[in-house]
Amino acid sequence: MSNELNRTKPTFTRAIVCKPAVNFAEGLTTQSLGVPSYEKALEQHAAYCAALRQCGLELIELPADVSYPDSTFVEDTAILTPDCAILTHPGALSRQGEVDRVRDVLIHYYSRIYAIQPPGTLDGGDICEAGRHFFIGVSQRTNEAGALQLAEILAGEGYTSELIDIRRTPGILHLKSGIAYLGDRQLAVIQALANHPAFREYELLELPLGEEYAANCVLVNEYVLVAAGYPRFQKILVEAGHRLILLEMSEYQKMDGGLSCLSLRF
Ligand code: CIR
Repeated sequence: MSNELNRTKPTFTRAIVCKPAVNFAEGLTTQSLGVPSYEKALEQHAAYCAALRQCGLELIELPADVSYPDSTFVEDTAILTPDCAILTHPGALSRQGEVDRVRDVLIHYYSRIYAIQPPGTLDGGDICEAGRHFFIGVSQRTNEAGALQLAEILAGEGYTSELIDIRRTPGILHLKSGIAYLGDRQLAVIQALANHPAFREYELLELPLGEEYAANCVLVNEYVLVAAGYPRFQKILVEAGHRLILLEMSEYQKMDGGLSCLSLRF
């Protein structure tokens, strides 16, 4: 595949994205930030797609799917490594059918495709790839059975992994709502997770209090995509030498979504 194995920063050439459906506001959310505007969500999605193209990616665009109001959050349906794809079994019943369409795309790009089997559940948002190592969040969506299945699949492919239990970490739906790998052993991390022993060997960029939403930033080749409106974290990223693309995410935030959720990069 396109990622280079011997670099700690992955190189991506493609991404799968899916436009929000007209009933996007009927998706799941734990936020009380109001009802998202569909028009604005479409605009923000278009800007997101343009940013991925600016990073050099070719986009594979799935049409909006009203059967699954959360289907714009494609990241939750698969884990993509340089060597293989792993289809998830999402923790929310209403989202389990989203996987089929993504599998139909991935079969054209991957010769080895695994799948998480029930009773295991797993959402892609809980999986943080850090070079050859994976952090696997155990959350309200990803259960231990799903996490252990993924760890075994990854071990068989030569990757290491460890489980991070976030069930008692307030305010985050998925592990990647609270951490992001920024290459070269650097992690963005919310303060509630900063002392976790799993992150001891990493350089941590801590999210300023009140700016936790921006933790879900995404390294895509030479750029870091970051939510607009978080100036203190933006400064931390710039001082760490990152080139940023700022993106408005207000409508997705209302639906518990972040930047990483809107694409599957490979
Ligand atoms: C959900 O609750 O499943 C969607 N409304 C949001 C999913 C966000 N996905 C992610 O963080 N990877």
